[in-house]
Amino acid sequence: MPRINRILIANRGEIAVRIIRACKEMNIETVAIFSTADRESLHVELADYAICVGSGSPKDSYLNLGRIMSTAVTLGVDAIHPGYGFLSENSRFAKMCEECKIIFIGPDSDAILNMGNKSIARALMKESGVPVIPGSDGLIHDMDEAFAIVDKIGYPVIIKASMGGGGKGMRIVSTPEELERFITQAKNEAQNAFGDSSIYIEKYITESRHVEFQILADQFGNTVHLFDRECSIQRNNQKMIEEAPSSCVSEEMREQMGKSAILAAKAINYFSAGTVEFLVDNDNNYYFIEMNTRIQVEHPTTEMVTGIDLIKEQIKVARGDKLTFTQDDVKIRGHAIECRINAEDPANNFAPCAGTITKLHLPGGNGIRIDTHIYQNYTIPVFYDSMLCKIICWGNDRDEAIGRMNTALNELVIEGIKTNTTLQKRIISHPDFRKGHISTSFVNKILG
Ligand code: MV4
Repeated sequence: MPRINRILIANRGEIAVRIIRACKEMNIETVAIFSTADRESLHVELADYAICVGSGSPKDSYLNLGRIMSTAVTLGVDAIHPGYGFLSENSRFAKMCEECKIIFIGPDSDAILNMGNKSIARALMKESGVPVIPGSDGLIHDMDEAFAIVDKIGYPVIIKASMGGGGKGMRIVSTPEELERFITQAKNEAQNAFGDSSIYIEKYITESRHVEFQILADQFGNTVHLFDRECSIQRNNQKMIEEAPSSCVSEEMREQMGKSAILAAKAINYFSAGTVEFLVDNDNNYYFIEMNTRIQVEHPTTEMVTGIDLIKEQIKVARGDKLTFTQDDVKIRGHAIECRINAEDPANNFAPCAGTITKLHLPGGNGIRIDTHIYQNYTIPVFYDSMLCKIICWGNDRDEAIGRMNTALNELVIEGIKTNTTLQKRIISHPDFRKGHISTSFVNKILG
């Protein structure tokens, strides 16, 4: 079994801090990389070593495979943790690690490649017996094919880019007049955004909930799920609030969806942490939509209800350890909710905004966890994601978790920059949210 004594964290912000903390617990040395815009960032301070790899622009630093790999080789690291975003689902990066004999803390590059192509992922799931949404068998090559599919499944339909994912490059089509035009637009957009114009079509599920299952698997075929997360509270396809477990999944559904999630992972011999995303319709049918081959922003909600440290488990699996627990050992206790606090200006349609935090007070108390990289007098760089911190509240039940979140949001003080805290408070205290009456259109409804 390869020892892992030193890990390079190919990321920044709160997830880099989170990974460094897990490494410290495991007595693993840490190498941070940073851009010239991140000299004062917390992850640089906390790591054992810190190497500047380029300027603030991500392509010159956090996305610069050559500089990251040369830093990893020069520092003699045993492994690289990619976090989420940046290179975390870049199969070429994972391959380069394999070729440089540096452990990529995640799945193998083939799993990333296959799940990165949403059309291939869909086909693999379908043949493995995982429920998928009615739609095209593979790609749409011409308009005749498109019209034939839509005649079969009926409007509305959604056009999706194979290399899209996360809602990018999607078009919802409600009439035949729109179909040809939207297919052309979707293909052009996909070609420009992803360098690949391939698209596929699915029946559009109008009122849906976004429920995902956390998977953890070792390199010996032992695969467990760590239950579900509800991610329906989104704005512009950006998740705002996530919770574990989902309040819309019954016990029998949870059992069924968990089996499907494990089937999905085994279909591609998956190992490491991963997430199987489902859509649940109003008749409680669930369908596979995507599999994410990385640790996700919302992983702390699962950690809080299962007591399992997902980052430490990823590192153990990467060094060849077997899972030390079976599916029967994994139990959910209580309920956890996460609110993402972003540097966004509500008065300017929540556009990301930068600036210096002149005053900061982070909430605390029983069941309250804050994952963040910010500190008082920290200046937010303009180059990166606007997320400042995640407030995660655990309670014995959903009501207690909501109550604690409300208290935490009211206690939070961030001055000097604008944030989305007020909107988060509105959602958390909304009667429909408290009753669990939510869907992916919830935020748009309350924003009006
Ligand atoms: C869908 C859908 C409804 N019907 N597919 C795709 C990316 C994933 N993260 C969310 N996606 C969706 N796929 C079908 N056939 C609804 C979503 C969806 C969504 C889509 C657009 C904007 C925001 C969304 C939030 C949650 C789910």
